[in-house]
Amino acid sequence: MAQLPILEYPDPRLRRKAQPVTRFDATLRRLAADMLETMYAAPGIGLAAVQVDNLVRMVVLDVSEEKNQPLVLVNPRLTALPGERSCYDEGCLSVPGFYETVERPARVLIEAQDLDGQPLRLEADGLLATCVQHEVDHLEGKLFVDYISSLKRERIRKRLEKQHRVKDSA
Ligand code: QAP
Ligand code: CO
Repeated sequence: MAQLPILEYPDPRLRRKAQPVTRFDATLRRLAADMLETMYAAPGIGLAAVQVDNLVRMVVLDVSEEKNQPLVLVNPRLTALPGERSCYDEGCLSVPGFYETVERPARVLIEAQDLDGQPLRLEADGLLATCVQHEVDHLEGKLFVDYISSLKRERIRKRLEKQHRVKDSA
């Protein structure tokens, strides 16, 4: 297994759209394992393949307290369930050091495939519902900063660009 480099906002590669997975092979399994290792090391609760510069429709998550419930979703599709919306302070491994409140549907139906291509269907609420919506957004090139004010987004962009310049000149 290996940890993978994570693209950071405002890297334009985070804006590309991921393509459906058609081959459930060893390469896909290795990517899932490496993504989980990368997520746990961060530490994070979710990571999309686009964030590690791989344009496949796959996300990994683990919102458990013990960090022992990895979830791998291939070709995920979400349907918002009617009812409340909920607010969470969201962060992102591609936007390190910044958290902002985002409102989303509180409950979603997740339809996806597992690493064997078998269909998977579950209803999510709480942090899992928020996190899976955040991760599936990445597959469409969307980031949580797209939901906040342009003033806040620009401030985050400038600060991260500055950090990247400092890192590059070190
Ligand atoms: C998405 O994000 C998420 O800024 C997953 O310095 C997060 O795992 C959805 C992280 C919160 C809903 C609520 C962020 C690690 C991890 C940072 C993450 C950082 C180090 C973010
Ligand atoms: Co993210």
